[in-house]
Amino acid sequence: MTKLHVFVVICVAVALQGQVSFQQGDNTFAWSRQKEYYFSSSFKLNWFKAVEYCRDRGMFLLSVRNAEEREAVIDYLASTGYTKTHKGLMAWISANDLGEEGEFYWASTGGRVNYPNWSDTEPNDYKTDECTGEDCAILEYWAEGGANYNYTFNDRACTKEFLFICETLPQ
Ligand SMILES: *[C@@H]1O[C@H](CO)[C@@H](O)[C@H](O)[C@H]1NC(C)=O
Ligand SMILES: *[C@@H]1O[C@H](CO)[C@@H](O)[C@H](O)[C@H]1NC(C)=O
Ligand SMILES: [Ca+2]
Ligand SMILES: [Ca+2]
Repeated sequence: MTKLHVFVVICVAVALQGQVSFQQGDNTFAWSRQKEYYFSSSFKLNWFKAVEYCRDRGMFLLSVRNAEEREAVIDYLASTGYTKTHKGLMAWISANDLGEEGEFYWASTGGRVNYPNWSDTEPNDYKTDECTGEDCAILEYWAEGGANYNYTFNDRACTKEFLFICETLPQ
């Protein structure tokens, strides 16, 4: 299959999942609170292009603002089967300190990151060279990492390419 085919298949699958939960939902309020996700399980982009990719589809690069949202995205990722076939996961989320070094905000909502679920010793603004630190965050999971790397955050260089996760943000 070409990349485009894979993308179309994933989109249809995500669209179908959305419809199923809509039909099953007998509670409009519960439905309106539910997020939809998109996970680029087969291709990588830099952080800026991931932001654009999500926005182009009416979605936002992921925000993880509390324990509930973390559990929801872990459940979604499990449902894709990705973590059954891969030992680890690294995917862009919208947290970044591009505006001011050390001050992390969600690009998706504009809100400050006040659920700081960082991996041990992160964020470390690791310097890849004299002028480039790490200003964009990934969600990282490693099957053998224990409590660390357990769907926790890590700042990485924004121009690096990673998988990414988009979400809808209910109004
Ligand atoms: C991340 O959040 C979960 C649930 O809120 C918590 O159990 C865990 O200890 C947190 N991990 C870190 C590294 O902050
Ligand atoms: C990793 O996070 C999950 C989901 O919150 C939790 O159930 C599990 O206990 C955590 N694992 C470790 C080793 O902390
Ligand atoms: Ca930084
Ligand atoms: Ca880092």
